[in-house]
Amino acid sequence: MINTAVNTLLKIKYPIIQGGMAWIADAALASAVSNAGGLGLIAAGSAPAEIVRKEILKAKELTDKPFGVNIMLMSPHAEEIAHMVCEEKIAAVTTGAGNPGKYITMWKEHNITVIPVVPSVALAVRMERAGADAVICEGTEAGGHIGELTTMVLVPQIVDAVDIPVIAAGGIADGRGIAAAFMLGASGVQVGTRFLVAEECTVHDNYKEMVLKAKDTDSMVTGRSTGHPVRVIKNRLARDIQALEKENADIKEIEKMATGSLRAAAIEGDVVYGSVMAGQIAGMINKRQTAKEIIEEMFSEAEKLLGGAKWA
Ligand code: TUI
Repeated sequence: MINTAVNTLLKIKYPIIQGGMAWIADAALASAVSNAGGLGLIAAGSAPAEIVRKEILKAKELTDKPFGVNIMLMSPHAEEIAHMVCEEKIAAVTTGAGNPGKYITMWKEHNITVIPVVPSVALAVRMERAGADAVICEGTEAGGHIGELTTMVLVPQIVDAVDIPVIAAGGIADGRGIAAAFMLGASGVQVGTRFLVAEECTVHDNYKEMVLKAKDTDSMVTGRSTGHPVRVIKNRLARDIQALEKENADIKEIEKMATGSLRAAAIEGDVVYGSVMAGQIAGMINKRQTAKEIIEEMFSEAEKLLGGAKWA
C-alpha cells in the first residue's frame, strides 16, 4: 500500500486527487472517485454558488467519504463560493487560475484542508506561508488553464522549496506516472484527463471519444496572447484561434470566441467549435473504465514499480 502524508491529510485510501474540471466534474464523478478511495472534487468552474451547492448536496447523498470543491479563481462567483464551502463544511478545497491567499485563514478556521494549484516555486512558497496544507504542482502538460513549466522540472523544485506535501499534476495517467512523481519527491498525484473517460463522468460522449482517439501530438495551447493559455485537443476552434493569434488579432475578439466554448464541448458535445480541454497524456488514454478500476489499476502498477517500499 502506498501510504503518504496525503493519505493522512485527506483521510483517503489512495493519494490521488481528481482534477477540478470545470463544466465536467460534478457530484457523479466526485462521489465515484471518493467512493473508490481517492479525493473526488466538484468543480465550481464559472457556476454561481447555489448551483455548486446543489452538486455538493447531491455528492453528500452519494458518498460518506470526504470529497472537495475546486474553486476557479477567475470566476466572478469565486468569492461567494469561497464562503459557501465553509457553510457546507467541505473537507477540502483546491483552487486554480489564481492566488487564493485572502481566503486561506477563513477556510482553515472552518477546518477545510486547503490545497492550491501552483504553477511556480514562488507561488508554492507564498501558499505555504499563507497556511496551505499542501500544494498541487501542475505542469504545462495538463489540460485546461496552464502555467509554463513542465511537471518534471516543477515538482522537484517545489519539493525542495516547501515543507508541506506536494501533489504532482500534469501528464500523469498510469502507474508509471505515479511512480515517477514519487521519485521527484511528490507524495500524491492529481489526475484529470484519465477521469474524463470514467464511466461515471457525465461529460458529453463526443468529448470522451476525442480523448480516446487523441494521439500524442493532438493537443495544443491557445490563448497565450490573452494571458490565459489553455491546453485543448486540436479542432476547428483551436486552429481558428491560433490563426487569429498569429495575426495578432484583438484580444477581445479571441476571448469572444473562447467564451462558452468549454460548455459547448462538455455539455452540448460540440467538439468542432467547442473547447475540448485535455492534457498531453490523452494520447495514452484508450479505454473506458469505472473510477474504481482506474484508481486500482494505476496504484497496482505504481506499487509494483516502487517495489513494495513503504512510501511516507
Ligand atoms: O485552473 C486550472 N485549470 C483550468 S481552470 C479552467 S476554466 C477556464 N476556462 C476558460 C479560461 C480559463 C479557465 C480550465 N482549466 N488549473 C490550475 C492552474 N492554476 N493552472 C495554472 C494555475 C495558476 C496560474 C496562476 C495558479 C495560480 C496563478 O497565480 C497567478 C497569481 O495571481 O499569482
